[in-house]
Amino acid sequence: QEHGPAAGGWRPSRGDAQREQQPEREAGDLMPAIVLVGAQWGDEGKGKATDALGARADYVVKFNGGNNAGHTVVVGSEKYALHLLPSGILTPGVTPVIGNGVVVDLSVLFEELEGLTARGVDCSRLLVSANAHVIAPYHRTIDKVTERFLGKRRIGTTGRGIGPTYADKINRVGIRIQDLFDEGILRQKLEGALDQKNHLLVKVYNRRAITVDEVAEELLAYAERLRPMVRDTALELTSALDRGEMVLFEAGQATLLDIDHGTYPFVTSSSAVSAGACTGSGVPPNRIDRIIAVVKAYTTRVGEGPFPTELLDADGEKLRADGGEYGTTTGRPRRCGWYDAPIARYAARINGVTDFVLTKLDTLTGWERIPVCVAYDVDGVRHDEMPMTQTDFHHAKPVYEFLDGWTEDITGARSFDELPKAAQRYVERLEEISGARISAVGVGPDREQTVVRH
Ligand code: 2SA
Ligand code: GDP
Ligand code: MG
Repeated sequence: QEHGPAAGGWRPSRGDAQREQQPEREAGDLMPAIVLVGAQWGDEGKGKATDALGARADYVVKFNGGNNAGHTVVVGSEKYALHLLPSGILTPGVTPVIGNGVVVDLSVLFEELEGLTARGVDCSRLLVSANAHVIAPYHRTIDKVTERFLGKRRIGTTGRGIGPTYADKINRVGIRIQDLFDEGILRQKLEGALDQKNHLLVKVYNRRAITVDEVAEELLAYAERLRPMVRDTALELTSALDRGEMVLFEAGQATLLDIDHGTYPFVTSSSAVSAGACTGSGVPPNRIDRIIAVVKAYTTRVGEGPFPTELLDADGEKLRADGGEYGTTTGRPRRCGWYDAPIARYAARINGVTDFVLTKLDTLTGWERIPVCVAYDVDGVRHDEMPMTQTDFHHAKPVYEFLDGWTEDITGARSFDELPKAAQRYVERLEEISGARISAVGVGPDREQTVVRH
């Protein structure tokens, strides 16, 4: 089996969503396991990249997070906003998988499935891990009231119950998908979970107590519709790899939002880095062939937390307007700033990135010169790597290098040569300072608007 960047190749899919059959595989094509992660704080355009690569995949697996994710995929005149379902759901012939590392809000799952089905998307292949955890109504309530009580110390969560559900998982009082098929066990587990929750809700947050009956009733209502989708997905995926099929793992959120390697506590509660693809799916590390990180040509972040290159002025507003930087799930305006190479190098190292997909280069069209952060100044000391402590990261001031901008419209470019020289130079310079090669460049939201490099 061949490893490394060449495995799988990079090719956007052809044609329309509803759309033709899977492209024919060419002789000598490999069937690798590819992990796709976000390099920054999310919203790098993972949805579009997964969709493009997914046309060649047999399985697309979501392995972390839940409906806090928001992926926008544009196919011709159709725009799809996905929150819980893997982006691979849009590709005919692909089997989308919700892995064990995901937290599932069942009402959102069925709402999203119904919405896509109504638009003609075939969702019948979806598989859900029996070990995935369930977001219960009390998790959503606790997420929201906790943020409210934290006040100035809030995380800026999406309010979807993600953190409290993972907390219960780690605390061993979580509800798993398989529990919906054993009412006795479900009730027993709910009793345990609600004991603690009701104490908090009633005594601390002054809310009414939640009963086992109401939660059991709500969750059990989904059981029969869910049953045909539920599998031992770890077994299914490893068997697929044994058969030589291609599996694409799609991360939600991103490296700097990872629970271990992100800007804690301003992070999400799951493993969003490449290693999470293994724990979150049950596929072992030695089966992974290629790790792609999606990185935006500038930087954005939603929610609270440090962000060294953030622009709080008219330049930041221009980036937000030009890039349409508003949350896919909550509509929140995203904080915007310049490209940050120390972050890209960190992402390259933590994830073992084989290649980057650089997105939204077109958004930068029209600037006379573009600042790029190459290092940080922390209280007078230069840091070429992410500082060890969060305190230093909060104090980090970007050290900028200035690159020439371009004014030509690049949204029609399909090869690297068609980009203006300054845009080519921008990509090449980013590649030099970011720790891995850039194998594709996004020049617009449509799946066709991609420049493949080498
Ligand atoms: P949570 O809800 O517990 O996961 O929030 C914790 C932190 O993680 C951030 N987070 C995100 N950041 C960017 N994009 C996300 N998804 C949506 C999107 C965002 C939206 O893709 O557009 O629609 O607002 C996402 N999900 C979680 C969050 O801002 C907190 O900082
Ligand atoms: P994800 O969470 O990483 O999947 O990213 P989102 O979908 O939340 O946000 C990325 C946004 O950028 C979406 O609206 C995409 O349609 C859009 N997008 C992706 N790639 C490009 C690109 O190369 N150029 C432009 N202009 N938009 C892009
Ligand atoms: Mg997003």
